[in-house]
Amino acid sequence: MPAHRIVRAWFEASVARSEELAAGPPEIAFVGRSNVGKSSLLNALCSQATLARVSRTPGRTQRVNVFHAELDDGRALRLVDLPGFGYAKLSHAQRDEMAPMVAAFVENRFSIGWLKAVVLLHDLRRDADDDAIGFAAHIRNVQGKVELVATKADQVPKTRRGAMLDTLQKAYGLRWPPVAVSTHDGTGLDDVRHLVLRACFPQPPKKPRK
Ligand SMILES: Nc1nc2c(ncn2[C@@H]2O[C@H](COP(=O)(O)OP(=O)(O)OP(=O)(O)O)[C@@H](O)[C@H]2O)c(=O)[nH]1
Ligand SMILES: [Mg+2]
Repeated sequence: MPAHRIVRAWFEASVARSEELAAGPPEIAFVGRSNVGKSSLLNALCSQATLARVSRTPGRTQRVNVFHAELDDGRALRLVDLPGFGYAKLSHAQRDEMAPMVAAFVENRFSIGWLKAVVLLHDLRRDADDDAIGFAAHIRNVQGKVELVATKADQVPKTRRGAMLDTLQKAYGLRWPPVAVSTHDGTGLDDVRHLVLRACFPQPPKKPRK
């Protein structure tokens, strides 16, 4: 079944800390290394090429940018574009600040109940790295939900994708292989829509039939 789509989205706020962001609809956060494709994926989900800034310069997104989005059935959610951790072309001082800032933001939003899941992005062409694995483990430790998504799938031939996804599944200790997406050719976008909707609007468990 095709997922509900985001039909409207707009920039809501740019903040440095969770405390600066008031309560609102259910939130999904996009995290991962600098340049992995966070802003691009957010734009693709909202069908707006220029909503979140996409850049060739790693480390462009240095604050937490928050977007309000509405589905075709009127339900609202928030998409949160977090600064990339890792390879940013930032000073060492700035870089050292980034990962703890992202972790603190995410932890706080989970603890107050607004954040429903973190979409952790991983470039399908790259080996799993300790920063991202550590981040995923940390989020799970604080009872947060992590969904791994492998980006830039268009850069990997279809015949090789399965094996690479299996490798990531093992490295991150997942029950299923991650979803592979490409914002260039649309691969996997519907799967990401489904996982975002499942996290934001969980279905109540069905009552057993008598
Ligand atoms: N081939 C390919 N390139 C992509 C894809 N998604 C994003 N890119 C490119 O990757 C680069 C970084 O994309 P962004 O969306 O800015 O990445 P980001 O994770 O938001 O980066 P920071 O904000 O710096 O952390 C840009 O040059 C994008 O065009 C994709 O699906 N396929
Ligand atoms: Mg970005």
